[in-house]
Order: sequence, then structure tokens, then C-alpha cells
Amino acid sequence: MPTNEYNFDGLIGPTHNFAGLGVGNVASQSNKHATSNPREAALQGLRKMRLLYDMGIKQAIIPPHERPLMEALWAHDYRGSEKSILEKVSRDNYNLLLSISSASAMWSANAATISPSMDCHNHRLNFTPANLLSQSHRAMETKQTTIFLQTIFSELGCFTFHPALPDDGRLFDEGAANHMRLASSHADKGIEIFVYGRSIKEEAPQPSVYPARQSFEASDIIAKTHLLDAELTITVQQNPKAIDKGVFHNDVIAVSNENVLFYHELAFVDTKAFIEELKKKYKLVSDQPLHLIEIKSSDLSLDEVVASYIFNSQIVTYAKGEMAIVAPERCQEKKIKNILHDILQADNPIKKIYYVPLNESMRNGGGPACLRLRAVLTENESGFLHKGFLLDKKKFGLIESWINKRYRDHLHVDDLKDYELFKESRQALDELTQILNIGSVYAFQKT
Ligand code: SUG
Repeated sequence: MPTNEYNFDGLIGPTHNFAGLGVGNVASQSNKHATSNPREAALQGLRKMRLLYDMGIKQAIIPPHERPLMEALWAHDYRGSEKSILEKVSRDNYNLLLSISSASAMWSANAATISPSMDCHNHRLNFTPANLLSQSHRAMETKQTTIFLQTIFSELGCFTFHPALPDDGRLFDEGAANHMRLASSHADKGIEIFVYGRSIKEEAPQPSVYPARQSFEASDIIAKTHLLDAELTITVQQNPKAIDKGVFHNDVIAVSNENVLFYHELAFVDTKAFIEELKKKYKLVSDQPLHLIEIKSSDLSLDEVVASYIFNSQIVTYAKGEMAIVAPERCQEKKIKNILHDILQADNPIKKIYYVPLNESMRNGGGPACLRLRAVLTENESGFLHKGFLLDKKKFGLIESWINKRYRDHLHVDDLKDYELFKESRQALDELTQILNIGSVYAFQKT
């Protein structure tokens, strides 16, 4: 059956800023309190979506979340008019204001884990929104993400929704940024790989500088509730040395697409053992070659991995057996470019490289792959998707004009207390729901 990968990109929101909230995220820390350009940020993200769309890839959008998120303040006992609450929180607790204002939902690779129907015993696409419990500004995303995903995948005869994992002190889940899949093609049954950084059970080595985000317990439950075949699933630990250098998610050091895995030799605690297990399991689902593109430390240090974000490239299939790498613009630096060009020359399906300017998102630690959530869908399943979230030429034009009209071109964290910004953002999001024709999806539209 014809099957396609859909890329759901998080659209960068009107409050995009540099608050320095990303734990273990070198870029976010080093750009703390710089002035951002939300308009350019959103346009950069949209242009990347357009590039993929023009390559013939199915491209969809996840709208920004409402920020500042007033309802998050109610739990902190703030009461009164929105204007007075905003003034009060800016005086009393600026850190809380930063958290409720973050546009971090743009990084939709952290929105959910999605297993396509061919991997799941119930033959349905299974998905679990991420709880993002490791950081308070990100944990706020789960509620709105759940609403979006339930709206997009609303036909429950095809799709199985699992609620985000509960906060029980063990289950730390950061979604697809720690999940990979290898298969002969998108249409075939695949090997699902879950990458974790910490566990309560194991005597596993732990990072000492930065905390590990994803827990084994969360990955393990998701693999089980998605009804994956245990023989076709791998749960592997991320290398704590890499986490300590700023590899806060697996997608900063490894990326897969169909039968290609592009990774650094220090990505995992025991990369050799992982690759052996992968080769063995892959043979159970495919007689096609598995392309393992390993980059050695002698060719690229962990510091260079984090500085370049080379592994946060997207690898996408634009024609049968032909793939492109969509890399951050900064990968045009000579040494990194040479590595990518060597890949082009080698025997594998990668035939093209595109460099995309995403510096606004990159300065918060989010490259091309962070901005997208992938879903592999059969033709039948894709017929049940909510069409409002799917992009076409007309919507690209409308969204571009809307961004140009509604987004500011500079924003400092001091501006986040501005009530006008709050009103502008709400109005903008309300208009976006009309452009996309997705109905009332925000709490403020329902009151
Ligand atoms: O969780 N940055 C995000 C970046 C997430 C990137 N996603 C993937 N690798 N898939 C994070 O660290 C920074 C926000 C700020 O500093 O304002 C932030 O949350």
C-alpha cells in the first residue's frame, strides 16, 4: 500500500526569545538574554517546510502554543484580570514569566513518540505525547500538544492515542527526539530504537555535568503500550560523555531514515554492541542493505558535533531509494561540508544536500530535525488526517503574510511582561486557526 512520511513542523511562535532555559543545552545557555527576531524565526521555519514541500515530501504544521500561558499561573495562585496577573508575575517571579512565555513548542520532535501501524500489533498508528518533565517550561506543552495531536489524528479507528506518561518520579519522556526507526522503506515493518539517558534500575553510567533527560522507564513503557514486537525493538543508552558535552537529546548525535543510520561513534554507551544488535534485528525485517554511516571521533569531536549540529540534519526520501540531507546552514563550514560531501560520494541512498538557515531556532539548540515530528502513514490512514494541518501552496502564502503582519522583529526577555505582546499573540493565533480552518483549539477560544 502506498505509504508516506509526513513531517509535522512546529511553527515558531510570536514570543520566541532567548531566556536561556534549556538545561544541558549549550546554545540556549550561551545566547541567554540576546535579542531575538520572532518574525525572522518563524519565516526561517516556514521556508524549511516549503523546501521539503517542494521536494514532494508531505509537509504539515503544528501551530504555536498560547504564550504567555495565563492558565499556568492559576496553579501558582495568581488571580485577577490578565493584565494585573501579568504585572504581578513580572514583579514577583520573573523566572515563572519566562517559563510561561517560552515558544519552545516549536521543537515538535519533542511533542510525541509515534509508531507507524506496520510496527504495532493492533495495526494502528500509536502515539504518546511527551510529558517533558525534565524542564518546567517544556512540561507546559503537553496539554496543548495533546489537543493538537488528538485533532490531527482524530479518527480513532486508525490511530491509537496514549495519554502522556504520568509524573511518578521515574517517567521522563522527551518524545521522538530519542526515537529512531530503521526499515527497508517507510512502508515496511521496521526496527524501533528508543534511546534513554537515565534509569532507576540499572547501574548505568551517568553524566556528571548535565542531567540526562529521557528515562529508560519511559521509553520501555512506550514501546510496550505501542504494542511493538520486543524482537524488533531496541532500547539503548545514550553516552553520558556526550550528554556532558551538550548532547541533550539523541537527535543531536544520530538520525535515521528508512535503511540509513547516520551517527557518531560516541553516541551510545556501547555503540559496537548496539550496532551488532541492530544488524541482527534488521535482518528479521529486511533483506535490503542497511547503510550505517558512522563518524569517528578522530574525524569529528563531540564539541564539533554540538557546535555544528550536523546530526540534527533531516534525512528525507524524495524519490524511491533517493534521499536528501537537510542540514543547518552552519554545516557549510569546510570540515563539516567535507564530511557531508564524502557521504554524497559513498555508496548509500543520499543524493542531495540542502543547507537551511535556521539561526533563530539554532541559537536555542533547535536544528532542522528538532523542528519536525515524523509520522509514517499509509494512504488509507492519511485520508483520516485533519486536512487543516496539511500545507499547500496557498497556505504557505497566507501563513507568510500573517507572520509578516503579526510578528515582531525584535524581542528581549524584558518585553515578555508587555500586555500588548500577550494580546497580539492571542490575536495572531486566533487568526491562524482561521487560516488553517482548524476550529477552536486554544482554551482562550473556548471561554
Ligand atoms: O529542550 N531549547 C530546547 C531545544 C529542544 C531541541 N529539540 C531537539 N533536540 N529535538 C530544549 O533544550 C531553550 C529555550 C530558551 O532558552 O528560551 C529550549 O528550551
